[in-house]
Amino acid sequence: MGIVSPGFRGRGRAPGGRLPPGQYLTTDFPVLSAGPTPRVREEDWTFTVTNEAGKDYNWSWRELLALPSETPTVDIHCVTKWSKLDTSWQGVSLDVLLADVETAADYALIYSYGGYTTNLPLEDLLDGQAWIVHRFEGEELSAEHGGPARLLVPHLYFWKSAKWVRGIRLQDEDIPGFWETAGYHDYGDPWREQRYQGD
Ligand SMILES: Nc1nc2c(c(=O)[nH]1)N[C@H]1C(S)=C(S)[C@@H](COP(=O)(O)O)O[C@H]1N2
Ligand SMILES: [Mo]
Repeated sequence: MGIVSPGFRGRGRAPGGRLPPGQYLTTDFPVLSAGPTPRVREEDWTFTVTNEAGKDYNWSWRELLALPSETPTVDIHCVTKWSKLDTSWQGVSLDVLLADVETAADYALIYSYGGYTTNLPLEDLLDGQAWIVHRFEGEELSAEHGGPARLLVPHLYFWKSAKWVRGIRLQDEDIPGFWETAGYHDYGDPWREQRYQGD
């Protein structure tokens, strides 16, 4: 080695070690959807959190927008190996949405308009790690990318960031979602390259 400086070894190497193993950088924003794009009007949109006792907590679109929002700028990593740095979003932290939800559950199952689901530990939604976002790069989130609103949980592979999010079920058991049932990893940490079950 020696003549190649550490920052420029290999294809699409990110500055400051920001590219997880096996990933390459892209500047465009691919659309990855397992089915047709649901069209949900804002006036029809609701978001529901259901706790392990079956109690529902609901937000309308207007109620969501009335909550304090944040503007995270984060790197995102798709299991199909593209990563995109410094994406900027606006939305409501799950810390805000879950603040008054009574729960001792360990797991969350996210579900979407259109039927998509994905699972993760509840703790991965908390402490500034996840948002319900409705704007991307200063614009309304397009339907292809999950508008009116999607989950953003950038520290896990991007399949966990459910588009067209509709609600979250909090539960004591870990129930695999759409891709997890199809053989993708239950947790999906890009830094540990947890792509498939058994990784
Ligand atoms: N509802 C829903 N959410 C989804 C998906 C999907 O098919 N349906 N695909 C997932 C996958 S595999 C990825 S990589 C990202 C892609 O988001 P994008 O299309 O905005 O790039 O959305 C995730 N969220
Ligand atoms: Mo993906």
